[in-house]
Formats: sequence, C-alpha cells, structure tokens
Amino acid sequence: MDLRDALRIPAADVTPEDVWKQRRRLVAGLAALPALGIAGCAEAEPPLPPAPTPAPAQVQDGFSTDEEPTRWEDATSYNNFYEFGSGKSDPSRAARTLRTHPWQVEVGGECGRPGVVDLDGLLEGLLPEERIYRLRCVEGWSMVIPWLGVPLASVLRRFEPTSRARYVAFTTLADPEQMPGVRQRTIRWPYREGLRIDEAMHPLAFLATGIYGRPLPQQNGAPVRLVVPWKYGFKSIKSIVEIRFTEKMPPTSWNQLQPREYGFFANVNPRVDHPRWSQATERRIAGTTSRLVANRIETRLFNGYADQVASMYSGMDLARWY
Ligand SMILES: Nc1nc2c(c(=O)[nH]1)N[C@H]1C(S)=C(S)[C@@H](COP(=O)(O)O)O[C@H]1N2
Ligand SMILES: [Mo]
Repeated sequence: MDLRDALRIPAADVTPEDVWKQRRRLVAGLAALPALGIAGCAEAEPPLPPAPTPAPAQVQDGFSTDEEPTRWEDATSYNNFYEFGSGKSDPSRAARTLRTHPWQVEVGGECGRPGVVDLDGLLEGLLPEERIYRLRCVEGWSMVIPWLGVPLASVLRRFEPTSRARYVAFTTLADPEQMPGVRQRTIRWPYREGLRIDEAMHPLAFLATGIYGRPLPQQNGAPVRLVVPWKYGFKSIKSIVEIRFTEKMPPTSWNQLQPREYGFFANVNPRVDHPRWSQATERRIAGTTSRLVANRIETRLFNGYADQVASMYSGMDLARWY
C-alpha cells in the first residue's frame, strides 16, 4: 500500500511492527520526493536498508526518540476510548465497526475560512511525517508510539484563525448507534478537548492518521486524532469531527467531570500528584515486556519535552495550573 493512503484510508487488518519498520523507510522516502520532483509515484517499496537510528536533530526537536517502541499488539489492544467502553480491551473489540469513511470535520469559530471539509480536504497537499512520541496516560502508564500524520499547525492555518482565536476546541463523534459507550453516562458526550492557541500551533502538536506506518485503527482514534505528547493522554482526543477556534477557554470532558483531578492544561508533571495516586513514576509498556509487569520508570516534567515546550508556561504556576 502507498503510504500516502495511510493519511486517509481506515485500517481493517492488523500488521506487526516489522512491517512498520519496513514502511518507515518509505516515509523517509516520501519526505524526499518533492525535492526529487517525483511526487505521486511511490508504488514500489524501496529495498530494505538497515534500521535507521533516529537523527540527532529529530531527537533534539522531540520529533523522535531512541527509546524502545511499544509493540503494535499492545498499542492497539490496550486503549482508552470511552465511547467504546471503559475497559482497556473494550475499544479494540467494539470499535471495529466504527465507520471512518466518509468522514467530515466541521471547522468554525474565530477564523476567516470556516467550513465542513472531508478528511482529504483537511490534509490536502500536506506531506505525511513520522513522529515517535512518548504517550503518558494520567493513570500512570506510558507507551512509545510511531505516529504518522501532519503538524496540527499546518492544518489550522488553512482556516485563517483571527486574532480573537485564543483557544482551539476539538470534539469527537458521539454516535450511540456505533459507539456503545455513548449509551452509558460515564462522561458527558461528546468527548471534548481543547488547547491554548500557542499550544495548538507548537511544532510538537500533531494530527495523526496512522501508527507504525499504517492507517490508524479505529480503537486508536481513526480516522484522525490529536497527539499532544507533553500532556496527559486524555488531551489527545480521538476521531475528531469538529475543530473550533474560540476566544474563551473551552469546556473539556475530564475537567468537567472531575475538575479537582483533571485540569485544562494537564501538562505531565511528576511533582503534582493526582489526588488519588502519585505521578512520580509510570509503567512503561514497550518492547517485549508484558504490560502486566512493565518497567517502572521516572516520569519527566512535560513528559520529557520541557526543552521544547517549557517556555510556553513561563510565569505560570505549574502546580496551580495543572
Ligand atoms: N474521544 C476520546 N478520545 C480519547 C479518549 C477517550 O476516551 N475518548 N481517551 C484518552 C486517553 S485517557 C488516552 S490515554 C489516549 C489513549 O490513546 P491510545 O488508546 O491510542 O493509546 O486517548 C485519549 N483520547
Ligand atoms: Mo489516559
């Protein structure tokens, strides 16, 4: 399959990560295409060079990491997606029937070019990029996931946010027919999340349409989801149907449900404990380690992305604005 398709076409089948390791070279190849002037003919997969080590510049930008990635099997079977139930293995079973094509996203609010676009329109002309990010759930586990997608900023700019756009609000599909969890009153549907505009425009903020070089499986938020690696995982909203530029801080689902436990900013911070558990360490689900006995490692400020993002919060009391 052409990797360009991974930006658009929903996945049905499961692919082991050695396929990803092959395909990531294709991503690298794709990125080089415009320079070579041969865009649009990536039919044949190039021969397999030895596995690349992440480029130091990529690691420095936070775009990649040499930490051991999570296995495809774990990343696609241990999920939080409450629209499909609150158990970790519910989404991988129940989300298979989510229809991700056609898919439309409504963009509106404080912007010059509001409108309803299909996924192709949203991503048109943008080159797929790979980002290998840490994902730290507020519950105290973490993964290392190779995402495929585009920087959020390049998508948002197309809609020409006005100077009044201080925040960006995101909404997930809430269809009780397709999403059994939505029939239960666990949280107030639809699932909502939001970012301050500078956070949304930060180069690390990413719109993912794939993982491991393959289209995003439904349980991981197909066909398009947010990835904000320096924040707790609940900010990385899945299966997005609406993006809205707002003047005021938008309501967000976990914050509405339990404001004392889940803040709007939700920046990963080992020194600010959840009221019911410590955030100092995390269970890293990666490599061949069983997720039940996964390594406990120390949690890092901003999930290890402090060099890239800390300046956005200078002057903010990180313990108060959690
Ligand atoms: N719409 C929606 N998005 C969501 C969630 C959810 O329940 N519904 N769970 C969040 C949480 S708590 C985490 S940790 C991540 C998990 O992403 P993953 O299953 O792809 O690892 O998705 C986030 N996005
Ligand atoms: Mo989470």
